[in-house]
Amino acid sequence: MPLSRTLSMSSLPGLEDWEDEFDLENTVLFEVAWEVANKVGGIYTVLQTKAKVTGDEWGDNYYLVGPYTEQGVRTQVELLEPPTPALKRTLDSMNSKGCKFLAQNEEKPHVVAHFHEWLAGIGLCLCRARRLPVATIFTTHATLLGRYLCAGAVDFYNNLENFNVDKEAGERQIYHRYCMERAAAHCAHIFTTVSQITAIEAQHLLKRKPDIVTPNGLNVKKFSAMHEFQNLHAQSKARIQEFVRGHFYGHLDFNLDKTLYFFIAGRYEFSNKGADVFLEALARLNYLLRVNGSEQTVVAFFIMPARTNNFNVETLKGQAVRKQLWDTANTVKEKFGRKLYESLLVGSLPDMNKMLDKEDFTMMKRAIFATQRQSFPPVCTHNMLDDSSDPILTTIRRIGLFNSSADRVKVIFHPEFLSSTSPLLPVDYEEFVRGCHLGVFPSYYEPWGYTPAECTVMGIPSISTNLSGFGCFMEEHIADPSAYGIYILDRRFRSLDDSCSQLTSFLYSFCQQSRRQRIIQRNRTERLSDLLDWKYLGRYYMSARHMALAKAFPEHFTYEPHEADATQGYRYPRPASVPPSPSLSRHSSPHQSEDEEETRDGPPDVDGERYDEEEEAAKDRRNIRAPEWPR
Ligand code: G6P
Ligand code: 1S3
Repeated sequence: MPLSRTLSMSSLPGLEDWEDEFDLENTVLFEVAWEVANKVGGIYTVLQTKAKVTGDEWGDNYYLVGPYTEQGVRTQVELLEPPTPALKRTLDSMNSKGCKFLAQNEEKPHVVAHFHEWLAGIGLCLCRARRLPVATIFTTHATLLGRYLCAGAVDFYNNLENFNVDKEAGERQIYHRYCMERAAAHCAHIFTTVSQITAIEAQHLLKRKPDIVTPNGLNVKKFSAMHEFQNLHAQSKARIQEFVRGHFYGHLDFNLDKTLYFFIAGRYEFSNKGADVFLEALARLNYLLRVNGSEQTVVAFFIMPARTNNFNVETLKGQAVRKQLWDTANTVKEKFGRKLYESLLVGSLPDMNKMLDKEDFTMMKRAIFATQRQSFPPVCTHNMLDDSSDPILTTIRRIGLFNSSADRVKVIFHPEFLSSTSPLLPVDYEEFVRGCHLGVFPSYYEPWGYTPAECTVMGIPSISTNLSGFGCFMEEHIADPSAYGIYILDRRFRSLDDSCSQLTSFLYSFCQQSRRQRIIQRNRTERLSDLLDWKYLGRYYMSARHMALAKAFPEHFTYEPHEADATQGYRYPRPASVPPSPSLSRHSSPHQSEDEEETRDGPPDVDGERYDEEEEAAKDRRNIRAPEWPR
């Protein structure tokens, strides 16, 4: 039963483009991880979003194995009877004797067991120690030691080959965990990791070179109308604006129509995720916007969970004041409307001086009085348990970004993941991302990095780095990433200070774009979605499984190395027209405002040429077919 599948398309191929030449009927796949139906971090997203394409390929022969958590079972699992007698017998036997593996039965299927991360890796080691007839795969999504070393003050990437790994793991008191991780990597038939950069790290720290890189994908939502995601941006931005109106009550001296929303989100690893660099760049951006008299304001959100004691009073009060103003305006509007209606009913135009009475004015004055405050709008939305030592707050105190009126950059630290039921900012994460203008993820340690990938599929530009798996992947596959709103910060070959300067210049250039340029850029960003779809990236996992089967059962399966090679050499071309760079672009008239740009009839000029989005998208689609995948 050969495992070879041939690639049948010259353009970006989906899984359906692989000609299936073998039968999976008697082959079973188990995927084992601590994050199956158990949301902890990125691995959950990998498994949850990949389930569809893997299920399509393996059908009933695909099993995900994870920890039993009451909440996970109640909210994410549909309880079923075991679909085959063999499985039922095995599960019964497991129940009666305790947890034993399920590989021996009269039908003898070929089993592939794919383990994610060191926690599940122990199962892999036991499979091999007990010589079970199972093809094993181990995927590491980060290395334990890499994460620990990077979080300290270590020049990690320039010293990869020099670390005394046992000593370093011992000193950090993770030696036992490190040994499990290293053992799983070495015991596996096939060892994989999520990016090239983590492959190099694994080679040095775990002492095994991964056999194949399996990048992370997403389920890409396709809208029937091309501009639907732009409408969603406008709707979600309106929700964020409402929050900002409340948060900055009494200090709303900036134009919300000229306000940009930047954000960083993720696990709270201050320097690994680049929150340190982002803050420093924001301080420099604030200076640049001020000295250049820019009309733009930037609100930068930090969405990173920390230990808190719920929302703080000042933040809740902001939303209450906003609501009160809204209610007051509505009450007055209703009275005004009724008087107007009555006047029209009797055939006369109303006397405008009598439309509002004293009571109305008193009510409005009282509402305005409530918007007066003595302090600046708060930087943090919650009461922090470690307020004095928290790294974000400590840095903000040092760089002085306190949300004063003079500041063009405002900062909001929301130390809790977002939820649509929040009394403060009632949006879920997806809605929030859609409403922002730019995701900023200047990570130092980031094996893959789902946050910029999520931005991309929603058509939101992002900044990542050449030390993140995502950034390197995009650099490899796109000829001109920044033209598509994918900015890749150099954190590999520059000093920290130079990286901050580069980030500042990215942010400042972004602020100089007109609304029209941002719209064009979002269109381009969204066009990259296919590159990140599991429909395409799922085949790296397929290759890993084929390799494992061929290694474990060489008498039954053969692996064609071209499967893995077929992933190389693809590059997304430059956009058909010149990128909407603020420094290169000319407005069609010297003093054209954003409003004019948006309301004029025809499409705008970009770089002096008439710009047509549909035409550019069509040209790009034609170009995308150009690169040939090796056959
Ligand atoms: C989308 C909407 C437009 C809106 C624009 C705002 O493109 O379709 O109606 O004007 O977003 O863009 P901005 O970058 O200013 O938030
Ligand atoms: C890891 O989660 P993290 O945020 O601790 O796994 C993710 C999924 O593969 C990956 O995207 C991320 O870079 C890793 O760091």
